[in-house]
Amino acid sequence: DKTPVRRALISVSDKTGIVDFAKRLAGAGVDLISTGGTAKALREAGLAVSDVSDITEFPEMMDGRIKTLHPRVHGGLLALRDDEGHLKSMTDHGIDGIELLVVNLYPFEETVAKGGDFAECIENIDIGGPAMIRAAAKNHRFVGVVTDPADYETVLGEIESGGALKDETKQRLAMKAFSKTAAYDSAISRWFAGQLDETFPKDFSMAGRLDDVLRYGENPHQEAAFYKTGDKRPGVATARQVQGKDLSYNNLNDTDAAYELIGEFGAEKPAVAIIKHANPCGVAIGADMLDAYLAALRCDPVSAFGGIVALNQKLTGAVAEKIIETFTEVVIAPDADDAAIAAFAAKKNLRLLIAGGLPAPDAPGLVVKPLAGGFLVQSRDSKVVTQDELKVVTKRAPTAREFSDMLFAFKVAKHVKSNAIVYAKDGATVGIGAGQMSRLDSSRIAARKAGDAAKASGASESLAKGSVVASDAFFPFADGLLAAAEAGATAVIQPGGSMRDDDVIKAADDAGLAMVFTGARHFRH
Ligand code: 93A
Repeated sequence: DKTPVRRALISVSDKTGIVDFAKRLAGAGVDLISTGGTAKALREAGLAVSDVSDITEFPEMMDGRIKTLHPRVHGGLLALRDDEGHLKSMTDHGIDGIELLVVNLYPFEETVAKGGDFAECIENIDIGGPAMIRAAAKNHRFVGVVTDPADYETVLGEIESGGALKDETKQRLAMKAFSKTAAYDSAISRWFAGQLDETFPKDFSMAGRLDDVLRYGENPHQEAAFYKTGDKRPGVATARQVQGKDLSYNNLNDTDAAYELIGEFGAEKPAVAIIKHANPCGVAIGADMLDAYLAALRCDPVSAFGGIVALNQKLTGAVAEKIIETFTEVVIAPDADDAAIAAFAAKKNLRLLIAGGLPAPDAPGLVVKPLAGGFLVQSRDSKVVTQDELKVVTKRAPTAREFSDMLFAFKVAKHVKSNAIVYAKDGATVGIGAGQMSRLDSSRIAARKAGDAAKASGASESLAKGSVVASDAFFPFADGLLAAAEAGATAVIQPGGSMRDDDVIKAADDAGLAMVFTGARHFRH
């Protein structure tokens, strides 16, 4: 539509650049209408402006809550200029057309950011502005809606060179306008949810902002991008990359798995996790970081090739030197010293990420999973099982060492794809079975890996001898448990809750095992 821009309504909170813009509009013969503060600013600059209150014949009232909410404004924005009924309504009710709307909204997010109290934030919820923006955007065939100063120049250019805006310009402005109001309302709902301590599921209105387009997705024929939610907790989204190529989709996914896992151990004692395909292939706590790394590596040195290493304390030169002996894709740690950075410098492909801190395992958050036609959203698995929650169900109670290894193994199992079975001994995993459809298969794989690791390290018996075993969910039958006993485990940690718990407990007693129930499950599919 070639309707020339005759009248413009300007109502802006942020008045930057508005005088120059309005001057050029006036220069192109456009009549200006404004709300109180904007009209004042324009008049002070010597421009002729009509007040909205003169057009509506209502004063601005209720502390400005009512300024533009009136049929003389909304009719002027919404009327279809090629509809006789609409045109008649305009004549009947003294409504004059508005062809250009220039609005920026009450600074809601800025008010929240500067720590405004509840009432102040509420007062900064703009009602009239979004209503006008949406009206103008809906009627974009006839109305241009400017919500971003970056568009001032284009709009002026078109008006100055012919009076009307191009259809494609009006459409693009309308699209932008709706994304502005959508973002505005989602910021309000997010803030409100926070006030009520209700992060779920409203929090999801904040789906995230595009941060980075990745080279490709899980496979080279898939497209991919990284969206960040703005959550500032230490992790893959906020870490600083010190060196190395760009992170790929799989690197980001695996590094996240690694760092979320290492967060389970806090910063107290040095801990290392080595991750492959989002599953840990070795995790250990050590007397020092080198100790922890070597113990983690020993669990499955074959899988560690091309893996991701996460540390819970500052990376030092000595550990960095050791890490580069095995081909490693990414190393992530809260910090790294100069010697470590220097040690990695020669390895151009190795990425080093410094996260500045550790993620809290019990932090709230959301987890999203795609499925055909939508996505599932759930709160993060922030359950951390503590020793006082454990219920001993066997005749034999675990020893202090078994207790400590069981808690360690259960933390690791939380980060292993289900069905998860984790053997651990002396603060290190010795066999991990992941992602099998049957728990018995995961048990067998974990036991076999403990045997393989023993061979690789020259040990005379399976590393599972004298270990504890953790299961992410209950053993439905005694068989998986007996496979663990056969492999050499002496104690078992599992959620419990199977119909056949009694059979499983009896089998444990018969095999001389100590067993505890956590009452909490850690499925991860
Ligand atoms: O309080 S409101 O929601 N009620 C309204 O009717 C209304 N109309 C425009 N806020 C309203 N506005 C907003 O006022 C605009 O979105 C703009 O942010 C602001 C401009 O006011 P002033 O020109 O008085 O500075």
